[in-house]
Amino acid sequence: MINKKDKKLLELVNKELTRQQDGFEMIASENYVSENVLRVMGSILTNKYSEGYPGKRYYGGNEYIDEIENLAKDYAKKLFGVTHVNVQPYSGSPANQAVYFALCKPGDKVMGMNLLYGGHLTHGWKVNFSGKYYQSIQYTTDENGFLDYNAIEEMVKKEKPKLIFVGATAYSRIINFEKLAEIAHDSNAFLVADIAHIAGLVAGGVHPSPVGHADVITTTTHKTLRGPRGAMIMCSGDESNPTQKIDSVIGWRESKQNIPTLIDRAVFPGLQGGPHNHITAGITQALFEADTEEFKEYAKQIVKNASVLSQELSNNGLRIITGGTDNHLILIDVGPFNITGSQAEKSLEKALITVNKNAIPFDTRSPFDPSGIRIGTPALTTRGMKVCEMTQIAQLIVRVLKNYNDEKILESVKSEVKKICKKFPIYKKIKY
Ligand code: DSN
Repeated sequence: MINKKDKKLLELVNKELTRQQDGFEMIASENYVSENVLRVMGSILTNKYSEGYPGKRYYGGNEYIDEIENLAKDYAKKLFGVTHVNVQPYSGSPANQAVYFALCKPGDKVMGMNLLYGGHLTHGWKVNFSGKYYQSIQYTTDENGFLDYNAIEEMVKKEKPKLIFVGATAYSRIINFEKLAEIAHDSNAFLVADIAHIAGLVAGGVHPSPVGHADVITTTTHKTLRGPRGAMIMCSGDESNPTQKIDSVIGWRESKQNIPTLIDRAVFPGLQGGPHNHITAGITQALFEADTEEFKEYAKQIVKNASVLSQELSNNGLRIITGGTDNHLILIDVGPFNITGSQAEKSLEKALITVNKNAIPFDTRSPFDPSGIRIGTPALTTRGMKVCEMTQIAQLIVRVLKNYNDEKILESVKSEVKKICKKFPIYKKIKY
């Protein structure tokens, strides 16, 4: 075997490690996985091909891979209280693609939240496959940035979509899955809850679960759930009844197969080849970690931290969309400081505070330089930061945004950030 290290590559990986260690990671969809998750992801499991599902593979030698995949599925079933799980989707977008592929025909009418109001590309955005291969209609928020359940209901009744995606990438409030399921099922539509952002909060009991309401639930595993980059598709309901939802609730479907079977077939062989077994192992470890009291505390702290941060930023003159947050993220209009989302993102990055520019509801600016930024607390909370640090961080963010052109001030904030980060190391034993 070749046993030579690429020094250039390792230098870059170590630089990224330092960047992650030294700064505030405040992108709402990012997190730090545990060393145990990292270990199994970097394991020999990457060597194995295993197209198919446990017990039904197209390659030999899958005795242990089967057990690992079944373990992941069992952990997910227990953690989320679902009856069926597919842990093979490579990431969130392919997972959502599999759901469309399973439940819709090309050209069917589908509905989702508009990307510019907090939705996701795969929820029917025009340049995405979901907006190109399906007839997509999009709902927005009300003028204050809240989901408008009455408007959604009206749209569903009028347009009769076959599938409705709910879930968001930049929505800071509780999502009422029960209400949305009523709306969808009254019109014979499938309800798909994409809980990628809030999966860890659902698992930790600080956000209501879509289980028992949504027909299908998709999630990435790397956001608040704190696992590797991957995804899962879950279903609840009685699997022994093959036509449960499809015939009794969603009468339009001709197929006699049940939803879990349709989903599994859509993932493989419909869209993917061999599962990434090292990632499945990382997901297994993350689910194991999520089923603990410690994780419940972590989920609670994420929300508490976001709430304090939001309050402090608002006290300092920033406009928080919806006026606050119920979850892990805050959507901020930086307009009151006479800067754009891009200027805010860039200046914060110089001070080692990583966030992303983001459109705000009814934004008058372009998505490439919108009026807002999105920030989140999952990664900082993983480091052990609490309310006291959130207050300091709010002050530092405000200082940067008010002086975004002043390199000296940005430098001084950068050293403050580094100082705080030193007290909260992420990986003690890792160096590449
Ligand atoms: N890229 C993710 C996010 O940042 O929310 C969504 O896929």
